[in-house]
Amino acid sequence: MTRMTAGHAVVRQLVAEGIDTVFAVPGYQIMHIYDGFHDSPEVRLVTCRHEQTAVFAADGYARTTGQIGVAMVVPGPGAYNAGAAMATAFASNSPVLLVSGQMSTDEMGREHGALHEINDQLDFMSPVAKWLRRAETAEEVPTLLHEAFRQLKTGRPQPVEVEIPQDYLAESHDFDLIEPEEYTAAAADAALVSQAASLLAGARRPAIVAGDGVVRARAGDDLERLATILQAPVFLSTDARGAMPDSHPLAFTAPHTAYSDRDALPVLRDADVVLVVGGRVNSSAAERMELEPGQTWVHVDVDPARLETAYEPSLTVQADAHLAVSALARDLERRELSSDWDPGLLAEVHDKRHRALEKAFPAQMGAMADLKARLPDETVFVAGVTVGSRWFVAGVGAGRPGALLTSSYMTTLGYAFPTGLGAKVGNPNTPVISLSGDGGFMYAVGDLATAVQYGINLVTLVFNNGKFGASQYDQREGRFDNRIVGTDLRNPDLVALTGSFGALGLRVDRLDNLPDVIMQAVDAERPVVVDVCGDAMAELDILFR
Ligand SMILES: Cc1ncc(C[n+]2csc(CCOP(=O)(O)OP(=O)(O)O)c2C)c(N)n1
Ligand SMILES: [Mg+2]
Repeated sequence: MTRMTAGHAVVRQLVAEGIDTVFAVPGYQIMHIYDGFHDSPEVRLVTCRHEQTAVFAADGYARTTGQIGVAMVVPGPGAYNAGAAMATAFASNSPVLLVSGQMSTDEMGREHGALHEINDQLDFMSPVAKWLRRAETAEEVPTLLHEAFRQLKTGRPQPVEVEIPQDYLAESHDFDLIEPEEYTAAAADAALVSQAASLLAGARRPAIVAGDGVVRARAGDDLERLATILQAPVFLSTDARGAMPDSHPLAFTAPHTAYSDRDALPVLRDADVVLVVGGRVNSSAAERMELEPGQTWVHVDVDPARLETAYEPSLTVQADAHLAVSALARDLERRELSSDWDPGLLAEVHDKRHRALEKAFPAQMGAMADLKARLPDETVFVAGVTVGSRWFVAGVGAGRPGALLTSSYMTTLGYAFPTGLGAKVGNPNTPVISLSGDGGFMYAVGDLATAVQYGINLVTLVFNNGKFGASQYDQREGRFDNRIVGTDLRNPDLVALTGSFGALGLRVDRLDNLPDVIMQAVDAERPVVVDVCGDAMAELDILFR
């Protein structure tokens, strides 16, 4: 037992839970927690310039390290600023802990304009948090945080929020810290595994659809083993890319996102039994697929809610993806199997889209191939909501599970740079490349100062086409008959702007120079912003499918 303020107890309990990095923006109600950092120099405190950045960074950190990402904000405007990033972590199934300050308990609910007063803040946050609670006493701070970690470590990983009133944070008590716990993952019911295995063993054309749950559960190797036993094609959602290498003859990209491989769709349609693991089939715009009426679907997910909202599968198995897939592989190893996919057909479809893109866009795909060969496999890409991301997703892909991040169905403009910031904090020796549009990049440009201040040496490519391109494309070629209004952007000089922060600004205006400039940026050991403009941008400013 140690006497300290509840603010210090927050930091000590985080340390007890194994946390060594916190992204935060300070302010009156959380200064007792900040004071706790003074006595805990082992925690790397990254003070950001915006709460949205702090939460995006915690998300990027979480998704690329497998650890829990922690962010800290003041209530009211701080918590609201954090909102879009919480929504993104929620959609992306990322384990982020948001600690928010709160007004003093004597001010709460009186609506007399206390500092940062927003009544019912928990109500605002609840749609984007898996679990959330306000501290009801100062003494319960360690228990409350420990429960938050239990929520983060069990079931589907999604963000949680804890709010602590500032008068509690200032109170001193004799605190007992709580030891961290590891929780056993949800095992698959043996009878259900056996039923699922029977369905798959009897299939003539079994297929697997894998979502981000496979990455979160680190089930990539099991997935590859299962696919090999079944000789089944695996359709990986964008967030699951890398769970099996793209070069694996059974690895296909799922035919349903903005980055879709439409050529793979007939293969999926042709399957008679489809196993969905750790993903959404029609409950998310980013992972929507059309199901054929005659198919048998088996859905495995750790979250019963995701199983219920999916569709009507023949069989559902609530279990951790790693445990379920490895149990299925063990079972199927011993069975007679009926799989008889035409390997020639699979081989043809495997490369069809890639070959078509190479033929249609030799310069662009050539640059991507060059980059793929030169960048280490572990390179992390954060694919922002920009035309530029499409080329990297199609041409470079993910070298390993979790190395290609998206904002999932939230499609959050502005998330790529700050998410990359957190990914780089968690992976200082790995190249982290965020892909931003000129519109998206400016959302968090202030946090270039954070990158410089803390030596966070990520690379940010800015696809500088002088417009909110996707919206303008809608006006020009989509629904509005070329009535362009309000979608042009006048940007600052990005190289000069970057230089003024003390970071390195590079410019590339020829596509054939892009790989060299990116390699120069990766090797610079400084935060780098690359202004992709001129002819290079013109050649990439194509919305291909
Ligand atoms: C938070 C948020 N606001 C608005 C949008 C709508 N939106 C989607 S793409 C886009 C334009 C993106 O422009 P830019 O970042 O320059 O990328 P480009 O399309 O030009 O490559 C907008 C405004 C969004 N997805 N998210
Ligand atoms: Mg743009």
